Amino acid sequence: MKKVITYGTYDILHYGHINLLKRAKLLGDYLIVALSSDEFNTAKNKTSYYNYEQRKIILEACRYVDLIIPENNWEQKISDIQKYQIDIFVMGDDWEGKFDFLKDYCEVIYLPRTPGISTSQLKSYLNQNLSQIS
Ligand code: C2G
Repeated sequence: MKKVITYGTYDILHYGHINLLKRAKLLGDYLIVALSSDEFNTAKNKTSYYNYEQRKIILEACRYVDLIIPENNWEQKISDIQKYQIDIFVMGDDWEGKFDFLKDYCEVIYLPRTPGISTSQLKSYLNQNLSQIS
C-alpha cells in the first residue's frame, strides 16, 4: 500500500484544496492529512476562521482523506514519515523546494496550485459582502 502525506490549515475548504487532495490521493492508496493546529497556525502567522476541531470535521467528509493527524510544529515531518511509513510527501508548489530535505526519507512532489481561489480571498470577499447584509 502506497501511503501519501500532506500538510496544511485547510480553512474554509474550497475546490483548490480538494484538487490538491484528489491529486495527492491518486498518487497512492492512502492519504494522511496533517492538519495545522490552532497553535501552529499562530506560529505560521495564520488565523483560521474555523478552529481545529471544526476544520477536522469538514476535512473528514472529504472522500480522498483516509486519516487526519495534527500538525503541531515545523519539525514533525520526518518523524511522521517514519511513523506512518510514508512513500510520498505532497504539497502545493507554493512550497516548491521548501521540503526537499525530506527526499532522504520519501518521494517529494509539489503539485501546481489551483489558480484563482484562496481562503484569504474568500474571507475578504465575505467580509466586504456580509457587512452589507448584516
Ligand atoms: N492549495 C492549492 N491551491 C489553492 C490553495 C491551496 O493547491 N488555490 C494547496 C496548498 O498549496 C497546500 C494545501 O492546499 O498544499 C493547503 O493549503 P493551506 O491550508 O493554505 O496550507 P498552508 O498554510 O500552506 O500550510 O507544514 C506545511 C504547512 O502546514 C502548509
